[in-house]
Amino acid sequence: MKPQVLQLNPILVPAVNDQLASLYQVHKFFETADQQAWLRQHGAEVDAVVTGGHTGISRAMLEQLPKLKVVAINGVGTDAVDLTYCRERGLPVTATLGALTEDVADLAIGLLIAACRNLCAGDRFVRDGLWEQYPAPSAIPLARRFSGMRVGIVGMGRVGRAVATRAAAFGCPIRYTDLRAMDDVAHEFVPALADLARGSDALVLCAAADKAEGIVDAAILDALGPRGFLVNVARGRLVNEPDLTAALAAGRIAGAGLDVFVDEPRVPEALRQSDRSTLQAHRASATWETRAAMGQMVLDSIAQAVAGDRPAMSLTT
Ligand code: 8YV
Repeated sequence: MKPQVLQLNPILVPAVNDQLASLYQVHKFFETADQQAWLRQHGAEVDAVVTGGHTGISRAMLEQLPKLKVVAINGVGTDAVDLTYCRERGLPVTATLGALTEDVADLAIGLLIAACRNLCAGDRFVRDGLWEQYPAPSAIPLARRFSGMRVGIVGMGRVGRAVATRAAAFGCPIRYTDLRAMDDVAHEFVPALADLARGSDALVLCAAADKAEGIVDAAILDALGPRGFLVNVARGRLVNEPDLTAALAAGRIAGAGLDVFVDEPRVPEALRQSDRSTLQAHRASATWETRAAMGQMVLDSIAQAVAGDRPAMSLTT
């Protein structure tokens, strides 16, 4: 009998699905009508769980999987898994560390340029035939230059550093905040987020959301100011979304580029309607290259765990 894998999210790379299916008995939980009934009946047989960073797995569900040998996160966020509980249980939780860094940083810069150069509004203007209707150059307001913007990075982990590398290539002065200053980072460390916001033209959120919640609120947005831009490629709940919506509506910040939201896939109507927002549907790691690399890491982690070895990417054991 093949080891049993419980898959909580779809995987979009066929070769990864084929590998999973050839090695394991895979149950696609996201297609299961009565999930509680399935868990009651089959929970005791599950050897491995594959889940997304945003989805994670609840402690209540973990408690229904007594034979579990690994939670393989197809992502880097661990905020939706109770790591303390997994540590106590000796259960490996793995993440795809390093696989998605470049793509997430690419999207952060893309969102920032899109927001300050009004790329989406410009696209609609041409697409909807408005250019012909309003050919005067004054029909579109002038945009804001990205090159040379003072960029403040919140969370100087792998993604934050990759954003810094890219922003530096655009001649942007860079400062950052994190829980502590980092010896191996040459950029200036700013302990208080409000100070970083005050001295930045763009604030880019790259922080883990395991503990931080609502750290970007009205006060931080006001410190960023009416010429400032916010980019979030980390987790929606780092931001107080009603405060952000209000700040955008009142022009208290210039714009926002957002890949993540508090209650995905629901995005507040006011954010969807705002001219100042550029939105993506949590797509930062969604390239063939990255998802294939992530899938391989997930496969490796499961293989190591079911063989009785400590998975190399384990964060808890
Ligand atoms: C992934 C993420 O989209 O890595 C994470 O934590 O949230 C995302 O980049 C997701 O995990 C894909 O399943």
